[in-house]
Amino acid sequence: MIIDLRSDTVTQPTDAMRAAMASAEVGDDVYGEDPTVNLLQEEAARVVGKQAALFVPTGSMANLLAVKCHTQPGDEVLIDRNAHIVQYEMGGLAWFSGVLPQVLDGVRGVLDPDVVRANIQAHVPYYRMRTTLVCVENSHNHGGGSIYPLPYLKAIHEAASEQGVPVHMDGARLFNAAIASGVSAQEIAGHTDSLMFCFSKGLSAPVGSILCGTREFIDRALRARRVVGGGMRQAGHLAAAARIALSDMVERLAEDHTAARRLAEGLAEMPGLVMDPATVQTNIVICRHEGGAAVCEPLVRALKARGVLVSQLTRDSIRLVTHRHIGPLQVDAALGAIRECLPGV
Ligand code: TLP
Repeated sequence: MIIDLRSDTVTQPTDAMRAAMASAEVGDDVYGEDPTVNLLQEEAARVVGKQAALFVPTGSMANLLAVKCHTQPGDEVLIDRNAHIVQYEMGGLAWFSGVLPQVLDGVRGVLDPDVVRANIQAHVPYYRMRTTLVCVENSHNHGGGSIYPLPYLKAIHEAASEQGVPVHMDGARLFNAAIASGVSAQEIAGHTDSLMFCFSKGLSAPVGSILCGTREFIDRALRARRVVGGGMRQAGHLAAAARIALSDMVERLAEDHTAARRLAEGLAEMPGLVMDPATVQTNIVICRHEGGAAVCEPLVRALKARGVLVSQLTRDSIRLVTHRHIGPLQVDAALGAIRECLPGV
């Protein structure tokens, strides 16, 4: 048995998704004629309370288009240092939009509204750097699945709006944040100007993410999507699975959070591992080892040999992500393997 804790992206489509994909009614989406894509876009926009939505193949593309449509070349984007957009999207914002990320230090990825407010440079002389976008990530991947408290989001959105600066949310795991905090996705999204979320992570769809915002913003994003080759044709086959992700797979994310907490509690008992289970709010568990890379690298390899897959996040930390294929049995088996592989246990 392989226990794959590298990411929730490894989830397989459900039987209902496979059936829906096979029988989906489709058309050419570049002509706007795919009924299943159109339905998905309407449903997604409604769920987050935005005017419109655009289906895209990946979360990275959704973020890429959002930055493009909010900025001009030479602008500055305020963003957490460890945001996915900064660390894992290949400098896409610089390639495609020609903007500079002005990185701020969040606490577990969560930006302090006062720091954001102090760093927005919107109304400056023409020869100064101009902030035209603030990006937040919720839940925060590198922050260990951390959630933005709603008052923080509200304060960031207010500070930015006062200066005429939009807020974009990378909500790849928006529903993890919503379910874990008991706040609706719509309420969270209410403190953003645009946001994206992914169907292909814990929600188990095979492919797809969605960008949401005003009608005018989405019309521009549609043109930008075409530029990066994201205009898909009979994409309704994918949208069919995404629709099931949205209708059937959100509530169960709570199970992933319970599994993550169980995992964190087990890890906290192991010598050398630095883990405070109270910091685990959703489905991502990040823990450091006091021995640094000298322990983490061989640990990841030894676990792999035992069929337990985890990611090395930094030189001295590993990331474990729970999802639909990880129940209490898999958690306990993984903990057993980790215990065996750690030095001096
Ligand atoms: N994250 C992946 C890896 O790229 C690290 C993962 O396994 O967690 N925003 C956030 C917060 C993400 O975590 C990810 C994927 C994306 C955007 C990008 O989504 P995709 O992979 O669909 O481009």
